[in-house]
Amino acid sequence: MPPAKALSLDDPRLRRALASRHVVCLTGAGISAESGIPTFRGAEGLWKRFRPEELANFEAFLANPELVWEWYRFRRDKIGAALPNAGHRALASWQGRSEGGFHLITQNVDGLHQRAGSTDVIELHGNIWNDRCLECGARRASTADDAAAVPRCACGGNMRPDVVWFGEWLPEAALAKSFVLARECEVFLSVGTSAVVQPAADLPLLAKRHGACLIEINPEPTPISGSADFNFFAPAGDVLPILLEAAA
Ligand code: BJW
Ligand code: ZN
Repeated sequence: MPPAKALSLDDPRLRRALASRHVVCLTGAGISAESGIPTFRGAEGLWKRFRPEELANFEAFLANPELVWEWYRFRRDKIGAALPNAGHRALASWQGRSEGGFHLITQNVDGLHQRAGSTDVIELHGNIWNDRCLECGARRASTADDAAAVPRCACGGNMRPDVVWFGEWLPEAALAKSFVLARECEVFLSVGTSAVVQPAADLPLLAKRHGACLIEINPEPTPISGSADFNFFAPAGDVLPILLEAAA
């Protein structure tokens, strides 16, 4: 078991932090695990069965677009059948009552935050429900036509999932806004991320360097655990509703 640091909600420092008006939350695959969507890394992670270098980079797509599309269709099916969980809902409620003082940044491409009611979600790694044309750059929401082995654009070009693969730049505006929010917030929540994929993994530490209280929620320790002011080594769906209550 990872060492517990300060888990009591009675801690006045935690109470004070939760009452803050400028809260930023970064989520990763772990928040959707309780909706039945596999994470990437870890014992049950997708990378145990699928090799990222074969699936999550542009060269892999060029070499075998059919295989990559098959993988994304498999994931779309899983995500489409999933429902937002208590963790997603708690974050949506937190934002709903925060009068603009709560911002959500996600590495997830599954759209479950939006389905739970979160708005203005900053998506750092794109969205699995969108396609982008390799030839003309046109974007479109996925359609039933995506059942084709490799979906085609109106211009005839191959479509790819509009997500960010290894070695690709993150959406510039989303990343720039995330850095500003991390520098300016009073509390930074890092939820369900292994905190190993850059540049997203820098955000919690950037916030901390600029004076924010860093709260991490993850059943397992991560490279940023030692920098956190408060660690909750438990599932997000258990912890977030409790923090939401305490923040009221
Ligand atoms: C729970 C839970 C529960 C379980 N409750 N928690 C060296 C230094 C710096 C950077 C690099 C470097 N070498 C290479 C790089 C760059 C690279 C990188 O960071 N690589 C590292 C892996 C080393 N980064 C990039 O390439 C990025 N681009 C970039 O840097 O551009 C500049 C550049 C340009 C040209 C050349 C080089 C650089 C792009 C990264 C794109 C990541 N894409 C993916 C796929 C998205 C599409 C898709 O979904 O298919 O994004 S990879 C995958 O990892 C996905 C995720 O968003 C991302 C992060 O994963 P996440 O969310 O943290 O999930 P897991 O599975 O890792 O962790 C889940 C956690 O949940 C675990 O900790 C569990 O314990 C926990 N958990 N149940 C709470 N109930
Ligand atoms: Zn096109």
